[in-house]
Amino acid sequence: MIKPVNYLSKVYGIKNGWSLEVYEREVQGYQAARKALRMTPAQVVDEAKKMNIRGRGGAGFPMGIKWSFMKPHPTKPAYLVINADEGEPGTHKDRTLMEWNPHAVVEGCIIGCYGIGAHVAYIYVRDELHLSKERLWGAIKEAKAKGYLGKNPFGTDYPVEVYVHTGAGAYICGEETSLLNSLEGRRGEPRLKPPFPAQAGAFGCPTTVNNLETIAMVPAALLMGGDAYSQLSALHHLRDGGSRLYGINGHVKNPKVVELAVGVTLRELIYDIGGGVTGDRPLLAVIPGGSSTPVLRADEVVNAPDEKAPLHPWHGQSVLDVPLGVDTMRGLGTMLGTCCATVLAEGTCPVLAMENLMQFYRHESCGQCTPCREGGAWLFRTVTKILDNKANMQELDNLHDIANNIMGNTICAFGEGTAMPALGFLQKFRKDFEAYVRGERTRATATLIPGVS
Ligand code: L3W
Ligand code: SF4
Repeated sequence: MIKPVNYLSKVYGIKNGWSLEVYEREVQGYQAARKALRMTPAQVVDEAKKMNIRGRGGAGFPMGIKWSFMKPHPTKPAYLVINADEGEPGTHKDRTLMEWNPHAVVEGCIIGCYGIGAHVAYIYVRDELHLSKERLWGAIKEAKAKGYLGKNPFGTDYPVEVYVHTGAGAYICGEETSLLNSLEGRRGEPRLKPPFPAQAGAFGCPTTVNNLETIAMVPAALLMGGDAYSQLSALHHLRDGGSRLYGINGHVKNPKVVELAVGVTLRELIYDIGGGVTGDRPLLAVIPGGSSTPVLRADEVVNAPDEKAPLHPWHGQSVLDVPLGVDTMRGLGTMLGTCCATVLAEGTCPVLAMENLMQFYRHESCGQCTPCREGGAWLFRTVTKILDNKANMQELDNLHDIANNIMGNTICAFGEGTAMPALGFLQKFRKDFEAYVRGERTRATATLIPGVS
């Protein structure tokens, strides 16, 4: 069910919507930070747990639980780090947020810092997002000038500083430990976990890493009250609460980012929000939440294994009619990821789509792990061979083995982020791959944009 909300997006499109003046006037800006600083940090964390905000960066980890992992250290400071290294293909929700509502990010940082016992927040922004950086810098300056940030925010004795740190264009720096290395001035390579950042994060200190949308949502949710905010969601019973930014892109008439209560279906997102498939073509498939999430075919139906499974209510229905949530998408063998769906219209070549993705992952692997570095390159080379009608059936079968050998054998989730979409295309579009091997189709007639030659 589509339930439009505008906690984050109310200031979008308003003249100077990104300014402190508009933020305070339109959405009770900084009232939540005032409220938080009158609570105890433990109360803030408890309220955060009730919000049931599942991390908006890809993994969907419960934000409040992540905050509760932070334990005071006798000698080391704690840090809050915000992941704004938005680089997932098809995802641009955090950029709109930084450009239009940077004060929600800054206010979220004040609340988050206080809750976890940190006095410093770093916002790690993808360097190419020039306007985003400008808007964040501007918001920090305005908040400092008003006394909301700095030594005595709102007259309290709980100092908070927020800094913007820029990345250098590496997709892997969106992985939290790689981001931390980059923040420290090291090479942007993922670290082994454990230790998790909550134990040893930035500069070896206890650290919470939250996605930008996750932290920006906190002020409005705190003002409303954690329970009330969580119950906005149709998936509240699955502890997937509140609202979120949904993106729709690819072959749709109106690609956009919209703020909705959690629980909209893919069908609603594509047809009601996105205006339907470009050229009114039939829908072939959807990549639900960024390129790392396995593709769903439009003709798939839900096959819930038993009555206790969370997908039981949708058993026998189209996957397009399942509410988009962290656990509901896992139940379909894919992931909600960044919640920005990419639509593929009938006529799109899935083999070409896989080649396109594998080229990206081959390029972005940091190279530390052999299965990811070599496997990713091998996947790309083999699918290229298939498209060029130079591969045999054995090589097609090898693709499954290569992908399966990446799974679970790497330092970070990037390896799975490469293997899972590859396996998705291979399993769901086997006949298309076979057609190239048999020479029934050629690259010359394959397209990623049907209807455009
Ligand atoms: C303490 C434990 N902390 C888990 C924390 C962990 C992390 C979070 C989720 O990301 C996805 C993938 C990529 N004690 C903990 C614990 N944590 N157990 O919870 O952890 P995990 O392992 O489920 O996922 P992950 O490896 O962090 C994998 C996507 O995230 N990704 C995200 C990029 C995000 C951006 C962005 O926000 N701008 O770029 C990158 O790899 O696609 O789906 O915080 O520490 N026992
Ligand atoms: Fe680097 Fe890939 Fe290993 Fe992640 S899985 S650490 S990106 S080589």
